[in-house]
Parts: sequence; C-alpha cells; structure tokens
Amino acid sequence: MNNFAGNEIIHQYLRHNKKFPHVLCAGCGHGIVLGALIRSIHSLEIPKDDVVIVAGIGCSGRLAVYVDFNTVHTTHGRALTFATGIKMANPKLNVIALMGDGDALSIGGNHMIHAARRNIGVTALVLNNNIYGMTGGQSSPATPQGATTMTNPYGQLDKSFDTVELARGAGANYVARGTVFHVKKLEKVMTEAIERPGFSLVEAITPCHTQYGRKNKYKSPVDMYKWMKKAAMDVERYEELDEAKRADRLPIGVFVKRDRDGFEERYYKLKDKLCKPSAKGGK
Ligand SMILES: Cc1ncc(C[n+]2csc(CCOP(=O)(O)OP(=O)(O)O)c2C)c(N)n1
Ligand code: SF4
Repeated sequence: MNNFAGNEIIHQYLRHNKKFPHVLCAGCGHGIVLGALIRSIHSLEIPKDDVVIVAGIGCSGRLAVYVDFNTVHTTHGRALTFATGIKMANPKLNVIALMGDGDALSIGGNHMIHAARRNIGVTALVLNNNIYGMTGGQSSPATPQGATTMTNPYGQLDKSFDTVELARGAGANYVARGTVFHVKKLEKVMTEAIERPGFSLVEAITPCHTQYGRKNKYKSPVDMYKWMKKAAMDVERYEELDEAKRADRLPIGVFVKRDRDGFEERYYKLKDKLCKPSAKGGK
C-alpha cells in the first residue's frame, strides 16, 4: 500500500468535525501508533460499531477522541477496568484499551497484572514513551535507569519495568513489542493482537521529545527515531546474542503466543451450566 492509499484509509476513521487540530507536539509518535491501529482494524474488516476504544488519561489517552469508533475516555489508570466491564457485557465487541506507560504500569499496574492473569479478551495497547508526557515529564515505571526527568534531575535511580516480561509472567495470551519507526511491523503485531482471543498486549515504543528526549541528549525528535532504528532488533536475533551484546538493544516482535481460554469464555460456560434447567424441571 502506498502512503496515499494509507491516508485515504485513515481519513475514513477520523472525527473530522470534532477535536481537530489535535493536541500532540511536533515529532510525537502517538499519532503514528494511532495510524497503525486504524490500518490494522481496517485490514481485519471489523465494522466500526464493533470496535470499542477505551482510553485512560494522558497524551496517549487523548487519541480516543479523534477516531470514529465507540470510544470511552475514562480515568487515569482505569482503562482496563472499563474495558473488562464492556467485554463482559458484550463479548462480541473488539475492545482495545489505549494507555500510556504511566497509565498502564504505574497507577494502573495492578489492573494490568490482573487483566493478564484473568486473560480477559481485551487488547491492551501501551504507548511507551518512557515518561509522563501530559503532566510535565515526571518519571514513570518505564523510565530507564539513569535517565534525567523532571522528578529525577540527577538520574532515575530505579530500574525500569519490562512491560513484555510483566505481561508474559502475568499470563497474557499474546505479547508483542514494536516501535513507531518500524511501523509496518507494529501494524502487523497489532493485527495479530486484535485477532487473538484472550488478553493481548502490544507495547509501542514512541518518542516524547518534549518531556523526555530533550532532557536526555536527543537534540531533536529525529534523533529519537534514529535511536529506535539503531536499537531495535527482531527478538529472534536478539536471543542469539550473548548478555554483553544485548545491552542497549531493544528486542521487538512477538514474545508470547498462547491459546488459554479467556475469562469471558469461562464465565459464560459456568453461567450456562448453572442456569440449565434441572432434570426435575426446576431452574
Ligand atoms: C487519578 C489521577 N492521578 C493523576 C492524574 C494526572 N495525570 C494525568 S495524565 C498523567 C500521566 C500521563 O502519562 P502516561 O500515562 O505515560 O501518558 P502520556 O501522557 O505520556 O501519553 C497523570 C499523572 C490524573 N489525571 N488522575
Ligand atoms: S508531551 Fe510528549 S507525549 Fe505528549 S504530545 Fe508532546 S511529545 Fe507527545
């Protein structure tokens, strides 16, 4: 598909009469993630009315207002709780929770773990820009150790969370990572994530030059994209490297593919069993 055809597709899914121009800074990667998400939904031919985008709060959460699906802009850290309720009420819907790294791993971290443990049929899309973008650049659990932030001017002391390992350990059916530089690959894993029953998580690495990059020696947003180009490598190749060569590299691709039954499947099976009329004619 050429760029023009790609733009035509995106055009069909935007709320043109509302909320534009958008609020994102020049060079922000969040719009690229949204474009990839739209194209993956389009490629699956899912009707707009069968898609629900549930967003938290943050620059990432803001994306929900631009797209013409069923959308819910919820509270910070609670996207997965709303998403769980929606999926349980109508399991036929494709429910996608859009969250920043702060949203998903900090205030919403517990919901993330338990949504994965339950294996609820929701797709979690974590836009990881290593920082709290919207509120001025505070450290998030994804801020790399040693990085400078508004709240850690002498360098982040804590180690950062590995979103992929967290979701894998908690029991998600599908876990992948991509970057906005490698957008075709990102689109592919998003498509697979939406298709797979049970809990899926895609971590999209996306730059926030405004709050993170310029405090960490990236002179321009372009430098951040160059970093992604250089650091990212397919997970299969990454796993062949010895420990020393893995430093500063970022594995991307698919990390987990499982077929465990989803929570709503187990719940509705139990409900059917309990509601079956008994042999004696009672309920
Ligand atoms: C309960 C609650 N606590 C704190 C906030 C303030 N707040 C809004 S967005 C945000 C962090 C945003 O960072 P992230 O989730 O990483 O998204 P980004 O803006 O980087 O896309 C915070 C702390 C809030 N809105 N609600
Ligand atoms: S503050 Fe960062 S995350 Fe927010 S719009 Fe600007 S570049 Fe994007």
